[in-house]
Formats: sequence, structure tokens, C-alpha cells
Amino acid sequence: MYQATNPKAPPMTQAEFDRARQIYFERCAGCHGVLRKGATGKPLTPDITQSKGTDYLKVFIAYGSPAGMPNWQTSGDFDEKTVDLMARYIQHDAPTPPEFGLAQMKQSWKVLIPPEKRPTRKMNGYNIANIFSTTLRDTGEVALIDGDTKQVINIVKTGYAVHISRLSASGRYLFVIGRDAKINMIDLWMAQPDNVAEIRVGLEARSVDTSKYKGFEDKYAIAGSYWPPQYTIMNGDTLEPLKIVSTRGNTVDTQDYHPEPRVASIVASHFKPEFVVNVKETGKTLLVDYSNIDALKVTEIGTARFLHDGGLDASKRYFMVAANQSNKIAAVDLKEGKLTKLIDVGKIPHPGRGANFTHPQYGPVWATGHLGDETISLIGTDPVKHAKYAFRQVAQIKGQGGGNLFIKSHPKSSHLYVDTTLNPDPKLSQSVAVFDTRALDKGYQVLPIAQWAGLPDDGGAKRVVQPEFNRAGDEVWFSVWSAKDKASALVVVDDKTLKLKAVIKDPRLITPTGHFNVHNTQHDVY
Ligand code: DHE
Repeated sequence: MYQATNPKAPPMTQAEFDRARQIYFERCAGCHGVLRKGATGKPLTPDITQSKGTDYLKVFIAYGSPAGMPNWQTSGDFDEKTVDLMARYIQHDAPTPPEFGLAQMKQSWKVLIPPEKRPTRKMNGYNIANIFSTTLRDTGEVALIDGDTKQVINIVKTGYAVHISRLSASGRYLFVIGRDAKINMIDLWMAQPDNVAEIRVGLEARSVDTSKYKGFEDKYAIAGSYWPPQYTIMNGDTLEPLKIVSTRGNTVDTQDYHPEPRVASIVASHFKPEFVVNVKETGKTLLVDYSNIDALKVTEIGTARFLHDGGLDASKRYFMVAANQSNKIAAVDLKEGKLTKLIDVGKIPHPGRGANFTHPQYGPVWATGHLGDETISLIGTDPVKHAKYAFRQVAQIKGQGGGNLFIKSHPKSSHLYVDTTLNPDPKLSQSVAVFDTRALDKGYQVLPIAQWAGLPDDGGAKRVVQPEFNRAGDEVWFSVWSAKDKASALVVVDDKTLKLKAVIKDPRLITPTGHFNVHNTQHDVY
């Protein structure tokens, strides 16, 4: 039996405990925290879970909730036994994983092709700016897809349950981070683009970006870890780890010490040689000046707790980041280095990088959808010509339902696409809502993306996730995401006509989720 440190926890064998610990780490820690103190998901410390009891917890794990808790059993991810296992496990004290410092990073670091052996010019005929990097979540790979021909260029091996892709300032290198904190650096100039360097920066991570300021293009990469809670600055063409900085510290409001303040989104400023590092549990946005990393200057801006994802406004001056359990968006001024405003929005904002468009009345706005309700909040972002609307929620429009993950527009488009990936109703999770940004009050049109994919009726969840525009801004890509053993596809929609343009099917496209167009990601176009 497992020697429980908590006498009231239900019994488990050592083998059960080890299996549950692994499952928790892979499936649950992202939302609830390694130490289970809660963030996107509720806290699950034994004082709370034991009072609920195993039966209650089992129902919650099996069926999920409209506020974003996945339905682990009914989706087919967990069987009944696993649900029971996890319900018992979370009533035990959370084990603390080991630290991960420079020595471990160096051990994992591989330069597969050193810079001097890499091509000196582009060696392929691809229109690199229109390549898409699509996350294949459960295979630990990304698919590089030619946006012009819709053909798969290469399937590149990466870390476990890849999270995001980001580009170097030049657009040549693609950086991919796995949940296991493995970073892969892919050279898009190679005849067949592939990995040239890799490293692990911790045990769990979600974010990576590169230096974008003039004079520092392609010089540094940065990755934020969930565990250990820290960020690491690396050499931009080899991934050699240069500087590791812990984010442990005190929360913005109660100023209590937090042992696990995880690094959520990171973005590179275009205004200064700075990385914008958002620390979830302490609710702090750090502006990390990389102009001299031996004398690192960090501006600590108190924002709000449980920072998650966010993006730049159209001028790129303001970083708009969701504090998702505070139901707020923090607008951080990257030119002045200060918090401009905390803005109240709907329940659990989840913008991805958000969507920028010009509203007929309010001028430039940045928009976010919500996990916890059906609204889309519009925030004015032009303090010069539209001062009275700036950094306020100027409108709240109604979408299909809660469970929204991503929302997208493009400077050349007059459409706003809103997914409802995590809504428990398959009708909603398998379709997207499209608004005309010139007439938002007219409501939305529903596109049946999963149906358009024409996949076999194999019981797959076929969740539609993450609208992403191509380079030209005239087509929008979606993933139709089913479990590992079920068929998935990508669906491409013509932005003008809102008609189906192409379906990309390939047996290698297993569990596609996020996708990142090279040009739009490189230049923060969204
Ligand atoms: Fe994500 C972005 C964390 C679950 C797909 N996700 C992010 C970012 C963070 C984050 C911190 C911002 C990175 C940045 O911009 O630097 N995501 C988490 C979690 O902690 C969470 C809730 C649970 C977990 O265990 O990981 C989680 N995310 C998911 C998924 O289940 C998704 C839908 C599918 C998948 O591939 O895992 C998913 N997350 C994405 C995508 C982005 C993202 C596609 C990038 C959005 C963008 O437009 O930049």
C-alpha cells in the first residue's frame, strides 16, 4: 500500500498512486497546479476534496462542467476505473516534484545541426510565410503544412503534448514547446524543415517566445515553466540555456508567499528589448529587459491573479492578458512599462491572443471570449482618437455558449470567428460562430465545421478548435479534434464567402489542436 501522509485519504496501492500521479501530471496539473492550489481549475487540496468525498468527485471527473472542466469519462479519455482512481488520488497530499536547474537543462540540450552547418539561404521552394505549424497534441509532434498547397511538408518530433509554436523575429526559426517543457527549434530554411536544436527547461511548461526588438532579432529565446516555476533565457540559435530566474514569491493582493507561481503567457515587446512574462498565481506581469542578461532588469507590474493567455492590441503597444479567475483583463503599456487598466469582463476570459478589429463606433478594439459564459467582450484600445472608449469594456456580444477557447480576426477580414470547443453540447463544440465586425448587433452565423470535415461516424468528439488565418488573410483554418484513435482533420474556410474551401485529411494528423501561421505569428497579426 501507499504510505499516505494524510490519514483521512482513501487507501491506494503504490502502483495505483504512481499511475494516478502520472495521469494527474499529464492531464490535470495544467489547470489545478502541481501542488493543487488551483488556478484555471479549482483548488484540489485534501482539506477540500476529502469533504466532497469520492462519489461526488467521481461524478465531476466523469461528466465535467460547463465552466471548463473536461468530461473525462463521457469523452472516452478515462474509463470508470481511472475516474475512481483519480477521485481517490486527489484526496491525498500532493507530492512535490524535483527542481530542474542548469545542470539538468544542459544534460537535455542537443544542438542537432550547429549554426555553421545550417543553410546560408532558403533551400526549399516553400512560401515560408504561409506555412502552418499544427500541434498534434497526443503524438508529441507538429505537422508543418504548406498553406498554399495544403500538403504536409513534414511531421516533426517534439515534446509531449505540444502546446504552442512561435517564430523568431526573422521568421526563419520555429520554436515549439511541449507540456514536458521540451523545446524544439525547427529551421524553415532547410530543404525539408526539421529540428536543429532541443532542450528541456523543466518538467512542465506552456510558453516560448523569441527576442523581437530591433538589434536583437533571433538573438534570444525564452521559455516559461509551470514546474519548476521559473523562466529560462536561451541563446536564440542554439537553445543554450543562459539564465534561469525563479518566479516564486508573493501574491499581488494578499502578498502571501506562493510556492508555485507558474509562468503562463510570454510575449516579446516590439517597443523595448523586453520579454513580457505573465506569472499566474502571484498575478504579476514581469517586463524582463534582455539588453544585458548578466545584469537583468525586471520591472514587476502587479496585475491580477491567475494570469493565463493574452495578446497585443493592433498598435502592439498594449499587452492584454486574461486574469481568468478574477474575470479581468489587464492592459499593460509596453512603452511606459506600467499597468494601464484592469478591466472587468465576463466569466473566465480565455482570449488565446485575442482578436483585433476596428469597430464602427468604438474604433480599434481587442476582443476576448470566455470559458465560463457565452459572451465576447470588446475593449477599446485607442486612447488617442477614441479616448472615451479606451481600456473599458465597450460592448459584450452574445456567442453560441460557454466553453470558448479561441477567437480570431485579421486586418483584411470583416469577420470575427468564435469557437466553443469545450461546450458540453456537441452541436456547439463542433461548430463556430462568425460575426460581421461591421454589424455585430446582427448576431452570428453558425458554420458546421465538423460536419464539413466529412469524417467517419466513429464516435470521435470532433471538437472544433482555434481559428487561424492564412498569410493573405482570406482563409481561416480550424482543427477538428478527436481522440488519438479516432479520425481528425483540418477544415479551411473562405473568409469572404464563409463557404468550405478545403478539408485536409492525412492519417498522420492525429489530435490536431492549435495551428500557427508563420507570418501572422511572427508579426503578431490576430
Ligand atoms: Fe493552452 C496557449 C496553458 C489547455 C491549446 N495555453 C496557452 C498559453 C498558456 C496555456 C499559458 C499561453 C501561451 C503563450 O501565449 O505564451 N492550456 C494551458 C493550460 O494550463 C491548460 C488550461 C491545461 C493544460 O493542462 O495544459 C491548457 N490548451 C489547452 C488545451 O487543452 C488545448 C485546447 C489543446 C492542446 O493542444 O493542448 C490548448 N493553448 C492552446 C493553444 C494555445 C494555448 C492552441 C495558443 C493560442 C494562441 O493563439 O497563441
